[in-house]
Amino acid sequence: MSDYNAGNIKVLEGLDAVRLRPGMYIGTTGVKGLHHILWEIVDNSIDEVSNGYGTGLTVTVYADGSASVEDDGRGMPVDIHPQLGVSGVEVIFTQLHAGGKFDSSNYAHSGGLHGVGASVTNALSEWLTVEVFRNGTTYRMEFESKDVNGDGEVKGGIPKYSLIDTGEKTDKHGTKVRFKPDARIFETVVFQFETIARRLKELAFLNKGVGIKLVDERVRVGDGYRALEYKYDGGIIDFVKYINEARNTLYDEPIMLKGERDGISMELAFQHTDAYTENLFSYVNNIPTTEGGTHETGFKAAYTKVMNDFARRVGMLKDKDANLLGDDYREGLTAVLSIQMTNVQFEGQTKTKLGNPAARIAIEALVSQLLSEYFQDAKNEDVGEAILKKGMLAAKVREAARKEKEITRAKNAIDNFNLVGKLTPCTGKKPENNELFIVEGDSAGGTCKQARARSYQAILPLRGKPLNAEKKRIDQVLANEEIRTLISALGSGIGEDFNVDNLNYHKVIILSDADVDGYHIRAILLTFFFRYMKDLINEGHVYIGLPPLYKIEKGNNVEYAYDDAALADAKARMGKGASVQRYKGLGEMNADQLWETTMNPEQRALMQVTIEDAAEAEKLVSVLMGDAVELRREYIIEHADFNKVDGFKPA
Ligand code: 28F
Repeated sequence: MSDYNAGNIKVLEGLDAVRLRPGMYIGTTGVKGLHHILWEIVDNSIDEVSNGYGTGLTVTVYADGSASVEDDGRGMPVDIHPQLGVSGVEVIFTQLHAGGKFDSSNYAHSGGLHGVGASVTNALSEWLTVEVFRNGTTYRMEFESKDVNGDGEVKGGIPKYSLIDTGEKTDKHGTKVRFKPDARIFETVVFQFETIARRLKELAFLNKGVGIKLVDERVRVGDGYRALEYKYDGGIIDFVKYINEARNTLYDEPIMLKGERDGISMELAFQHTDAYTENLFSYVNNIPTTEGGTHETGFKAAYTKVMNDFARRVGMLKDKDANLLGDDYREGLTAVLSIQMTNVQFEGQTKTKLGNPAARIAIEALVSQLLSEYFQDAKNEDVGEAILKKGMLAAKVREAARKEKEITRAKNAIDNFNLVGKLTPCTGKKPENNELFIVEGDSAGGTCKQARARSYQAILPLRGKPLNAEKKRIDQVLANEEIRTLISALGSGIGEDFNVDNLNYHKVIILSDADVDGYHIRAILLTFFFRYMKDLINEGHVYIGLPPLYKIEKGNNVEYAYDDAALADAKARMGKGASVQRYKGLGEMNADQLWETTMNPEQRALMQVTIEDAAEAEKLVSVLMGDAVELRREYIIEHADFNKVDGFKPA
């Protein structure tokens, strides 16, 4: 007996949208989306129970493919909604984003915020039944998704009848929802026991004392069914202990901080182990924020500051000592940060990064205040000192590693190339006019010497040639003849005593071939400048000279093209009969061509190097310098697309 007439169907307009584009509401219609419609219902039970109105919930998976969630909360409202004229239950299952959850009045914080509400589960289910145990009786309402008009279009979540009081007496209270995911929507409708168990366990940790049962009626065990139960009276303290159970902890009990500020409530538990990794698990409204976000930023900033202040107070850091870095204090740290807030903004690739700036401010203030108070208590001093000791050790190791890395990287940066060459200076004495061309390849170097404008263009030819394998110390590398030539030619020193005022050439132009070696030596030089003369780049003195890739001529009309687009353009302009020569390297050009195309300030194409380009090159060098020779070669060939004009700014 359906007293539901067409008039009410329009109320369901929203749910049709859900069936039209389910991905908009649940992400995918794959296995993740399937479980998402279960989480929506679970979240509603968690909200009700964790706000103190019940003790727990049970999730059951049935042999018919349906699933149910039951809690012992107050039971959904059964009274008629003033505006909509239907029961609270019907509103929740037929209105998108239904229920008071979306104005924070009824629920301080609701996991459902992230979700789209129970109506989506209804819309994407073949059928859904809800029972409310309230006022000593049992209410019931059923929904189904079906093609009501016989036009082939399935309407989602249609009430079969309005909420009824079945008259079944009960002294239970709470809500039970059972639903069957719609096979016309989902690629798979088979619930995964492990997936459900993992999420319910996480929810039990995050919601202290809430009992969560999982029953799988698809699998018999003994004379019952496969079942699990989770309940953690220690909440996230138990979560940290669980993560650390196989590790050696540095102090017995995890530190627990709890507070609220500006409408954001926070629970933070952490404990160090003798491991070297950092394990931070953060949540917003019970939703894992795997990409981190502002709450983590706030936590890390406050934690580092409090630890450094504490270190100075107990004398572990002297006035002259530098502060330790956050990384030092987070080595070996296991932490669970769980916050509750409204108007959550998720960002990031997978929408699991918290974006609200308010969260950073609130968490930074809370951790700063609560952790300082914790260390003010003398009985916690030994825990604090254990953390400091670990941090100091981490800092020493970091410093040593940095030096080692510094030396290794410097060695690598130069090691595979024995830069051979002699400087040909220019006659002019005004640095602001003078240019130094660092030219790869002997023959090109020679041609450049002939082609250049002697008054303001100097030439330093370099040739890349594999050095023998043994690694050199930093001092030997820097004593390397060619590097010293380059350093002395520039005149501005290196590292700490680099002074751009002493620079002899205001343009340092790298000229290399469009091939593997050319690309490689360019990366080496950029790395060298990046590591030892950063300001040479920052002040915009470093350029990449771009020799033309093509020469197009027809009769006595000659043009040069610096990339494929320019070639196409020139060919179009010159029309038929134009001949094209592809330049393989600088060495193929005679002095006049080299001057015309690459050195003459009026015509040449110079690209200014930015610090990002150099940083990229520096990272690149670490790949190039890796021992995987094959990887290196592939990488260069794959990436050394000289046709692609790099992201350099035109001079
Ligand atoms: C198996 C799924 O959905 N449990 C729920 C409640 C209880 C109330 C409620 C839910 C407040 C006003 C929006 C009862 N009495 N389990 C569940 N239990 N929703 S969902 O109220 C609805 C929200 O509209 C409830 C008094 N206040 C709230």
